[in-house]
Amino acid sequence: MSDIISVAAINDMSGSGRCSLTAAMPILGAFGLQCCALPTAILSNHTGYDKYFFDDYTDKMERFIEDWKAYDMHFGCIYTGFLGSEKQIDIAEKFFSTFREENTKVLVDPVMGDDGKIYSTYTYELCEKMKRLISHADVVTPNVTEASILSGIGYSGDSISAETARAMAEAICTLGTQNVVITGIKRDGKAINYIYSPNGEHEYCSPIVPVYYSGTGDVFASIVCGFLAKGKHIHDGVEFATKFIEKAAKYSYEQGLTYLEGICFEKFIKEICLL
Ligand code: PXL
Repeated sequence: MSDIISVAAINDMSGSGRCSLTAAMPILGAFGLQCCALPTAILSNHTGYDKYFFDDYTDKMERFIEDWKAYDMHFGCIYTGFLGSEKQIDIAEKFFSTFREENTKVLVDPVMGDDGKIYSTYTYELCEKMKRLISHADVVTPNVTEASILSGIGYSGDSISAETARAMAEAICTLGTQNVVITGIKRDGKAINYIYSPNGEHEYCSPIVPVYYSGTGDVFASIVCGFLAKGKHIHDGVEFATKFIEKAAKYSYEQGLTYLEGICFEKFIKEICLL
């Protein structure tokens, strides 16, 4: 057995905008992990842009399972992100049942919406079905909008109190997971990532940057995934990801990047290589 660990990333490939697989692949690579990509859709740009094409990959996804099974592939972590149809959630579950082994971790980033709105390609039914996927997850990383959808606690902005964050995390745990990280809480001029887990709860804070960058949640989840796959402590992953994003967001702002272009993580990626 070699020491090399592979991660299966089930996510879309948006050609530009630093999100989904274009964030996951370089970040997991920097951890020294092999990122095996199972695309859920190919887009020219992410859906925040006015102009993009969306090529649904639902019909091709099961071929990846068959072909990877044929080559007896093993994964230290299975990581799901943007899923474009209800059938894709069934396929992700099939992926888990095919490849999950005793030490395989499952991270579900329930990419559904932001800023109180669900993404244009999402439906109410898809959001409901996401709750089922979460029952298989070791770790779930919703933003406040997604935590609100999953917990059934109404959305009233990203400035939620510590009590509301805890209530949301507790409700999400009743779906069957144990570790919930709610990202992008805004309180007292700070951006907060809150972790609720059997090892305790903690808020990791950073200063708020004036521009919110699309895809930041994907960078965050990819870093947490790297920690999980390498058997490191999830609290350390959330702390590192918070500091990493603070630096990358500040730099992106100084460079004048727009919301659509995402966070310039490339500038700091060597820090992941040194972990
Ligand atoms: O970053 C989340 C995300 C992922 N994938 C696609 C998206 C978005 C957010 O807009 O459009 C295709």
